[in-house]
Amino acid sequence: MSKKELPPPLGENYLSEESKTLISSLLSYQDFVGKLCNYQGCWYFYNTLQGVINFQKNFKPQDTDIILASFPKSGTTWLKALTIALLERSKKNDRSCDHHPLESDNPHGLVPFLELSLYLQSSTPDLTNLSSSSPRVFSTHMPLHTLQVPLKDSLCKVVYVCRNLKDVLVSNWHFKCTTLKNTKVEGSFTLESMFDSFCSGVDFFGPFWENVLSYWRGSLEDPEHVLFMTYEDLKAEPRGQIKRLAEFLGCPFSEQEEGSGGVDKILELCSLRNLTSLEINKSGKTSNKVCNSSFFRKGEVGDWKNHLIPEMENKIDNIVEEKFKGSGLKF
Ligand code: PAP
Repeated sequence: MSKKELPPPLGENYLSEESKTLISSLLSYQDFVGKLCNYQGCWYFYNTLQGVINFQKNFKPQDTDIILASFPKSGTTWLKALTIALLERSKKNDRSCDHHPLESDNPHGLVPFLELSLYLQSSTPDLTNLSSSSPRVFSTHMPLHTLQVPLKDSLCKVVYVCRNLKDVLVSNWHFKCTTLKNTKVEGSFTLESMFDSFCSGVDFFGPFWENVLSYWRGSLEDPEHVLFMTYEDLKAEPRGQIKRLAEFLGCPFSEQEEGSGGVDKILELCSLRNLTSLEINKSGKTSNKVCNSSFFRKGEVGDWKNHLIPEMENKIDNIVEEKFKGSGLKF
């Protein structure tokens, strides 16, 4: 059986001559999947760097834009679903049918990634479909300082979701095992090798701590435009957190909505159980040819305990303590 292609963001065939020259001046590293380079303190596979550069040069923000940000495997899909569901409430009366967008598209189809999708292959992607719905909603895994380059003076809102590093690592491990199955790199990496890359910080969109801290500090400096959320808080007190998100986005729940169970309806619609049961999430694929189903697994806090040995746990705890010391952020 022939091997599947790697997902496009991991390759290096979209590079412009200008980017090739830039890359030759950057720190680079060959990992088990492909070549990474360090741009503005963050590690990218080459094609993704091209997406970042296309975005930085050409993106024109609108003040009403919403950008959902995260380190991979921190709750991106969930945050996208919740945001779409919150915004959809105000459009409900305009819709001619009762069909909810989350029933016909995966959250990643509804909220495209800037660098991994829209600007990956094009410096001027067609955003007209998104423009027809105000606000436009985008997503990213870039750190805040890189995202902010074209956002200068814009009033757009950024929501970041953060997750416990150990669960992120384990979730990423499962995701890679699924998405890289039957590709040329299958079998060339282990949980241990991923753990080492993760801890060294030389990791796709890493270092994890730099990504998290960029948004944490941004949220402290400008809380009106940057909201910092955690996967664990969403699990522990979903009602409080979704109300917080709705207020930040400027679409708070009315007393009447709350009284009639509006908050719970959205939580149920966006629950892992419900999203997993939808046909689109069982069979569809993203624009990068990744199965929609691979974004849904256990969705638990603490699944790392089933995978990491005590030495790994200790090493990560030490890294977290050292890197987040003095930041005020607690895991
Ligand atoms: P991405 O960054 O590649 O988009 P992301 O959605 O952040 O991935 O992470 C997937 C994780 O979120 C999975 O966690 P797990 O591997 O520990 O199980 C997935 O199960 C979880 N997830 C996806 N959707 C939901 C949801 N609706 N509620 C709770 N967790 C979810």
